[in-house]
Amino acid sequence: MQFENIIRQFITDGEVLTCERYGSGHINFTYYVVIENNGVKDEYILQKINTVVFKDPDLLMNNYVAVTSYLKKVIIANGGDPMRETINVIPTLDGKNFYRAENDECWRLLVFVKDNLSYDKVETPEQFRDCAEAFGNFQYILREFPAETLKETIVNFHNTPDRYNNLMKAVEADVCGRRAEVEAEIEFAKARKAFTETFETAREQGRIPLRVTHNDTKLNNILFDKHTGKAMCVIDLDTIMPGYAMNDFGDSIRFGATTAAEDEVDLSKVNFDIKLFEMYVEGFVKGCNGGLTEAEINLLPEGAIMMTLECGMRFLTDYLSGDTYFRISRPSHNIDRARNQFKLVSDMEKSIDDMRAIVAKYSK
Ligand code: ADP
Ligand code: GN1
Ligand code: MG
Repeated sequence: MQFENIIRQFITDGEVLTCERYGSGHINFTYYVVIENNGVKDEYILQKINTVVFKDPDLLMNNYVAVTSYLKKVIIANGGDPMRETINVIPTLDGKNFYRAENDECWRLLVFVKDNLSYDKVETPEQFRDCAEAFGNFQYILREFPAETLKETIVNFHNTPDRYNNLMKAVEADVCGRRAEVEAEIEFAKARKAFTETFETAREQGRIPLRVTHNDTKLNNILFDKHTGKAMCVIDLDTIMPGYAMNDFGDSIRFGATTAAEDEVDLSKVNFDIKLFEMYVEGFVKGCNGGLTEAEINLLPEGAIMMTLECGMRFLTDYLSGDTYFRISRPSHNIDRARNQFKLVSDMEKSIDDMRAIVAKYSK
């Protein structure tokens, strides 16, 4: 069986029945594993950590285990199921939280969250509200987690001005000779340079706090319960770091409050969905349980635009740099994604007054 040797670094008993590619994440290499032991079949997720993206897997996995152990205690105290409501990391036989192979590949084994449903696109407004409440609540639960013990797994991950500078460097370097075909997208980003500084400036002026945030709040980074349909488990914990509440909000809006997939090429199909925006505001503010300041709530519309613009700039940077970061399945994948995100940014900018009016309804 594929990766049998790797699996045996974690589990010696039983027969590996299945080990196959799984999910639609852009970063890690994820496999679904089934092991049968004495007639009982157990399911796992085996992941090869993307060490181009996460340069320090020890640091990453220390964060990961610290956060999941903390969440586990909270879930147990609330009478929940710690095997389904958070990720459980299985240690290697010698007690490490991941396995570093001789070729330096880094692998982790996770308990598979049983009977889950995962979505790449919002199916009903209620589902999106539920997802919002879960991500908001995730942030609320982590409010007392000692933030100073968390290391940055990707430095400047959601530092949007830094992302802008990286884009400009990629434009200058133009290593693939792709610059000429994306001048319009480069100009689009340049016109928004001042906007990218909104949160960093607010933070420097003490107007918004840093919190422990998830930083990758895509709909497919939450698992729903097959039986109840409810949001159940926040996953993809690689980027939990200090960050801004508005960015966790905004990244979900970027991915979910749209009429098309993130890589839809026909831009006439890509429209911002204000109804879904409202559902998400309602759920997120509720999930945060009164924990958001007025300044944070007022900046939620900017969070949506910020994360969409930032992600578009990141896709464009990767396209110019030769597609070394995000997984692609066609040569134009990253530029298609960038154009898609910039279309959404334009839509959101046109709807900013409506977004503000909606947010005001939920402001304290
Ligand atoms: P990536 O960083 O590549 O997005 P994720 O950690 O999000 O990696 O995993 C990719 C996909 O694998 C998820 O979107 C989800 O569908 C599935 N997955 C990850 N962990 C689990 C788990 N513990 N149980 C069930 N499914 C999981
Ligand atoms: C990546 O890992 P995944 O697929 O859940 C990326 C996010 C982007 C997203 C765009 C660590 O998320 O920041 O917003 O793709 N994760 C990392 O779809 O860079
Ligand atoms: Mg993911």
